[in-house]
Amino acid sequence: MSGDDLDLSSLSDDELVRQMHDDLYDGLKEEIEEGVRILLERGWTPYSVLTDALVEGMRIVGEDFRDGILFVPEVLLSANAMKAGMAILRPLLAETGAPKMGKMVIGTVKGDIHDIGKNLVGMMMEGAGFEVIDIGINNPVEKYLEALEEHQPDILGMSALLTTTMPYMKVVIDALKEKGLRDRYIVLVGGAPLNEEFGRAIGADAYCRDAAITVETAKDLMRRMHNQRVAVG
Ligand code: B1M
Repeated sequence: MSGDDLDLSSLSDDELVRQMHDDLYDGLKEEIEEGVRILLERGWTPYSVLTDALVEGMRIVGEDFRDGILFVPEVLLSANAMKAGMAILRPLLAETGAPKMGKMVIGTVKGDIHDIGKNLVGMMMEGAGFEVIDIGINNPVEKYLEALEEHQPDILGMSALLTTTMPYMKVVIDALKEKGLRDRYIVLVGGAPLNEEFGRAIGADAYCRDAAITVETAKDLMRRMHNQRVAVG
């Protein structure tokens, strides 16, 4: 039940989604979990629950954080509630039975602890048939290099949510170039402050605006890489 004993299951879909935005705003983890389960029981796809209820709710939180209405402790509670909802959806998104597409190492760059977007990208990539190795947050270049060496992925994904941490993606790409490793991997970058121009300027293969676009871009670039290898012999 919600804080004031509101019966979530008595609400219409629209009312429930609006209530979930409020509950996410208030950081009410259990209510978010209940809301997610109710929407799934009503036949919503995991992807619709994710985008309409959770991601949209976090967008509203982000606006008030920006405007100084919400502060870090409150936003942390919202983030925890969002993660609890995502944890229910994750196995469902991964269950699509899609054929194995390739492997990706993904992590948030040094100095940055935002991980909701990265986690969401990982979930969607798993759902599309990619094996995902998530190396977490605050990764220095050495951690990326170690993970690439250990897991030999097709794709390196990097996430940054701060304008102060996004330039670190270039540090990682430059390190790959110096070691002669750049061409071994498809490098995809994402995060709210980035754009296509930035992705090009730092030498990434693509900037991905959201999780769905990451999946499409990854599939497309994997196909191209495969075709090139076949053409070369
Ligand atoms: Co932070 N924070 N935060 N924060 N936080 C932002 C990013 C900010 C824009 C808020 C604001 O002012 N409007 C602002 C950055 C401003 C700037 O740089 N210009 C900000 C700030 C300032 C800070 C602190 C500095 C605040 C402080 O301490 N005073 C601090 C920094 C800490 C640090 O990292 N060193 C901080 C802390 C936090 C919390 C810990 C409270 C919490 C993070 C919790 C967590 O992640 N576990 C938090 C949150 C939640 C946010 C906002 C509100 C929401 C981010 C989020 O999860 N969005 C955010 C506001 C905003 O972004 N508008 C904000 C939902 C998520 C689904 O979207 O992450 O964009 P997003 O991911 C998308 C795409 O970007 C893309 O796909 C995802 C899914 O569609 N994508 C990728 C992301 N990564 C990808 C990687 C890929 C591909 C696509 O690889 C291939």
